Amino acid sequence: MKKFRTMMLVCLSVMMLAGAQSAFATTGVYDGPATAKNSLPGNVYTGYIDSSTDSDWFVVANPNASGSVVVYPVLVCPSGVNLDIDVLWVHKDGTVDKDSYNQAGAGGIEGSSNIGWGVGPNDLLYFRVHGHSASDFSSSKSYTFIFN
Ligand SMILES: [Ca+2]
Ligand SMILES: [Ca+2]
Repeated sequence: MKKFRTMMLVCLSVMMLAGAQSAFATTGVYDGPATAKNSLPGNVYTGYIDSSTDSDWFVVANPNASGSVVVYPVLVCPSGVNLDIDVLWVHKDGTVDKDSYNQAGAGGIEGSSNIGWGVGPNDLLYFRVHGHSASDFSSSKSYTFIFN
């Protein structure tokens, strides 16, 4: 019986951890570059753009002294909600390149597993997920952001 109870506790803890990570980003969370979520290849996040002014920022920083970390961003938009990604690439010399992913509509996929970004040491690569228009938000339909 004690063993069973321990198992239950372990299961509950795992479920609570999974729940805490399953959908986190909303208004007030990761709203700007200073509070961007640190991300690396292999990370998968789900979240909500839950108001017309909400956005969720992610940042990829290269932890190595040499060589590049290559990241392939893929954003799965929820059905009925058209989300886009702005890219802000801050190079180590301070110059900034800007780009965006805004080709896919509601329920579509922005980005691709074939198009990557090579982040060098001391570069910072920011992704800002936001609604395509002021009506593209939902507190019940989540997006999935995959860093391949
Ligand atoms: Ca946010
Ligand atoms: Ca879009």
